[in-house]
Amino acid sequence: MNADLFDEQPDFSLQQVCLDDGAFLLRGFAENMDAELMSTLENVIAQAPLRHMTTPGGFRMSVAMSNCGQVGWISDRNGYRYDAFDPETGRPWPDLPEIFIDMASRAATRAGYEDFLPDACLINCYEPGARLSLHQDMDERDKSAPIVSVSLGLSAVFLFGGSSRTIRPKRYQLLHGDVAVWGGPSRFNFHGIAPLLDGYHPVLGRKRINLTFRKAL
Ligand code: MD3
Ligand code: FE
Repeated sequence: MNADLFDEQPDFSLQQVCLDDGAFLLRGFAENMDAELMSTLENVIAQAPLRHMTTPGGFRMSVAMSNCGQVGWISDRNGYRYDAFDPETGRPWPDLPEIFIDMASRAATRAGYEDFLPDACLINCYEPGARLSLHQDMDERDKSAPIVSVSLGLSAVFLFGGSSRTIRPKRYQLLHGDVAVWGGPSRFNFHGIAPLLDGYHPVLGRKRINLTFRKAL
């Protein structure tokens, strides 16, 4: 018998899906480093706890958030903005960990965006029922840089619309370890997350965490 036949490694080549002009989904890109991402994230959250922010309209967001990097995205009664200080602690946001920067810039390169150096990372934590309604990301000063996002834990239905709110969103399942790169014309598409379904993930339990890496300044 030919033993070599059984030594062959399966082809784990990444599945890369083009979602729209400039937007790519790198299936499983961060799967092999999920434990390191999570332990690094726990250290960040210990310094800047997850919290439910308030929308300018006065509603409590169902997604719990925190940040690391030079600036962090915040929302309160006065509006949305980036700020160098965590309003909960009064301290600067924790530094962007090296492995976060490295993962995000490798993913951007894979999608065709060279030299992406994020300066902000928004941490979104979803529990069953939490959702993010359709919106555009407009608060970043550098509008030419892509956004890189990594999904961890429970899967979610990502709603990917177009440049106008009236374009009906397409639905994509985002799984643990998936990384998406959003640049070019699609950078300003409407998007959101459908209410998270209950479930149990071996690494994160009954939660989904999404990290978005941006060049905000
Ligand atoms: C498409 N977060 O924080 S990440 C957000 O899963 C946000 O928590 C979602 O939308 C989440 O603003 C989706 C994927 C994402 C991020 C930014 C985008 C998709 C995008 C910007 C333009 C188009
Ligand atoms: Fe967004």
